[in-house]
Amino acid sequence: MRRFLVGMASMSLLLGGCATTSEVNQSRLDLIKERNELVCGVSGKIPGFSFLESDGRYQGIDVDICKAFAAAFVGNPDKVQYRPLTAAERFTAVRTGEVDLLSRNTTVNLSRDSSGGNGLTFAPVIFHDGQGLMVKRNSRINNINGLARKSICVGSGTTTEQNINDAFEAISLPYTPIKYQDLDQVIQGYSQGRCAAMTSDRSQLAAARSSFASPKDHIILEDVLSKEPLAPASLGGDQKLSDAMRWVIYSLISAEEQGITKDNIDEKLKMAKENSQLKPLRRFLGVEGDLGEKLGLDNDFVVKVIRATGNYGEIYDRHLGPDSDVPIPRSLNEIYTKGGVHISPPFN
Ligand SMILES: N[C@@H](CCC(=O)N[C@@H](CS)C(=O)NCC(=O)O)C(=O)O
Repeated sequence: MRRFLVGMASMSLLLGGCATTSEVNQSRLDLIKERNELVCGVSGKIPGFSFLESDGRYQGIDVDICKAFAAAFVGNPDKVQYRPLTAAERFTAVRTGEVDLLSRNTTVNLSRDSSGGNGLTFAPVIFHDGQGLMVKRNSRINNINGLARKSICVGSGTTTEQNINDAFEAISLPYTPIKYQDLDQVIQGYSQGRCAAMTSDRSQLAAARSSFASPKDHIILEDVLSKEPLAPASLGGDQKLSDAMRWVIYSLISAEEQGITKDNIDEKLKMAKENSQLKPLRRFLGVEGDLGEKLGLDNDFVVKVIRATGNYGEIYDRHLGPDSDVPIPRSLNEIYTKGGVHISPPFN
């Protein structure tokens, strides 16, 4: 069936027809289901986001997002194959199909999202970040101006590269970028004193600092050079997969809005089943209606997701909360009712 449809596509192209991608190709979501496993592209090097622990397990907010997708798509959060990718490799890995999707501290921007650019499609933002600068406390540099004529370590193939240039050019400040292929090299370059500062998403700076022998010896400057909204991404033109990803993220946010947690999900489900008047809750948890089916998922996909990972706030707290190794105040990453920007459209 699949080959036939692809054949039709080439024929349609030859005849100047207008078959759309979704008519032509099988959605990657169906492939994931057939395979009964999700191949998730991650970084693997950022504590709090995606980090390969000494026991061989990946941990972090990006990893939990992979688990939430797997719970929704194949009914099991453990059916994930993690593929560590460098910043420079990540988009090719999506294009070639080496991974089903990215959950890898990737910034949404127009060039990456458009068909004339990287041709990706982004799910809702899971972490609002901004680019920052980290320096040694004893350097006596306390803002961007203190970096005039200094070297700055930066990762290539990132938004960071362009932003640092834009920021220094805007204030006519000369500096020397020292570019590295991946985060480990950036950190090494900075720790070994090859540059006065290291620049990256502020979350990555916080994560890198947490792994230093003496984190207190490094400061993250107040200057925020850019907006870095980080979101999962998949190949553009596959609406079935991108819709499913979008609503899994919204389910995490909506569950937090409604106070539905990993601990109380079964109680909420029972309540929904027993009370036919609780229409929105019944639809959300798949007791009534066919919202899951519309996405190509089970109607109770939200229950599976929340049982697996808890809601967005629980994921955040686990990896970036005050008791975690990389505590980052929620600020913008709160839900909208608490002054942040995360909000879910209705599950109707
Ligand atoms: N959010 C930015 C930067 C993300 C990024 O990947 N940064 C570099 C470090 S400067 C990196 O390589 N990070 C982690 C890794 O290599 O695993 C983007 O999407 O371009």
